[in-house]
Amino acid sequence: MTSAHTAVRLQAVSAPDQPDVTPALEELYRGFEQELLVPLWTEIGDLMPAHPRSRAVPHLWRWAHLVGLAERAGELVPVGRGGERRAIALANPALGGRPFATPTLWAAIQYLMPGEDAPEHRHTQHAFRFVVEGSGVWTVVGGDAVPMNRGDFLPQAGWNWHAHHNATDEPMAWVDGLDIPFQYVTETQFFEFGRDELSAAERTTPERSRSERLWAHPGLRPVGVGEVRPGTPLLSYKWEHTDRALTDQLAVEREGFGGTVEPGHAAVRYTDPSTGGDVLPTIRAELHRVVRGVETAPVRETGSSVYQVFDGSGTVTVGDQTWSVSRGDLFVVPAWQAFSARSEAGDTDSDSGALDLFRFSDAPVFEALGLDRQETVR
Ligand code: GTQ
Ligand code: FE2
Repeated sequence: MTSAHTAVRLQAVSAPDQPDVTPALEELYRGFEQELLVPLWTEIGDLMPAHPRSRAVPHLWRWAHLVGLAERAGELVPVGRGGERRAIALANPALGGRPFATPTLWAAIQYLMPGEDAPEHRHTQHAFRFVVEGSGVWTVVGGDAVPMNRGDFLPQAGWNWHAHHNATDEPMAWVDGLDIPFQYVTETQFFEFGRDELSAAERTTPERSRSERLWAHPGLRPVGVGEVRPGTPLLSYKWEHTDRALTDQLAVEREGFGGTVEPGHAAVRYTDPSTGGDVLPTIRAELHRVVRGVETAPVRETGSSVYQVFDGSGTVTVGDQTWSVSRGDLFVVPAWQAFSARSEAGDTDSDSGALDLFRFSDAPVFEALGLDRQETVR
């Protein structure tokens, strides 16, 4: 595939910060066009703004609508070699109809019918799965079958072979997050097909994966396991651990010892047990719990995030948009737009009585480059 070349088009405009429009200036600009040159003075406002002005816009997708369409896709669209996955991506309305939730992040609902397998492949894109409802699919990463259940977070660093296998007689939907748009603009992608069929051993359905048996013991590193590649070696962060961490964090705060982000707002970050850093080189993931009646302080940050409501209900504000949200709803927070959440009683029954928000972002990229900034608005 080749892309069409675009000619340089320069419009001389009269503006206080622009040179006087004269025939000589017009001629200079035609000269620039011919040589494919663009001067800074016509572009500076767009290229070097005072602060990030994201092209992406805040947007909300309702879980019920996504699931309805995914079910329909389950009836009409087979899963197999070539298409690879029955994954349907969120397309930010300001990003040209491309399947990009934000300029760097892909978010999709994926759907597997009873007994179906999504074929093995690998790619440089870093990925994770997050399960808001259902069970029955095992994701097989490097031959290790990892169960997926409600609340589980399953990161999978780039270049690992992976396939998915629905071992039950129920369909299952979950959310995928990847750095597809980031690798698209940076042109770093590689991809390979794997085997068409999984072995019988890989189609077993153990309760705990090999990776969990090695790596899911708090603060304990398996000594015999040497160097691990970038990205967490732990392939599943089970809900029971996340939930208990949040419950305990709020209890410590109630006892007067802090530990939370702010009063009534607990949060945990999923980390790589071999480094303590983010689970993936390009993606950060967190679970936030906002106690009923609490409103979080509005914060804006460089980089973009996608949130999914895991439990509870409330209202969220992103920039100048406010939505009522409940279980499964997904929304986007573009760069440098303020975000806050308020937990309220709604028609969804929450296990914890709070608003639980799963969040993923591109923060590790910007931290690595010294481009991370954050501020509380107010
Ligand atoms: O499950 O392997 O949503 O490769 C996009 C690309 C899921 C996957 C997506 C993928 C996958
Ligand atoms: Fe994949």
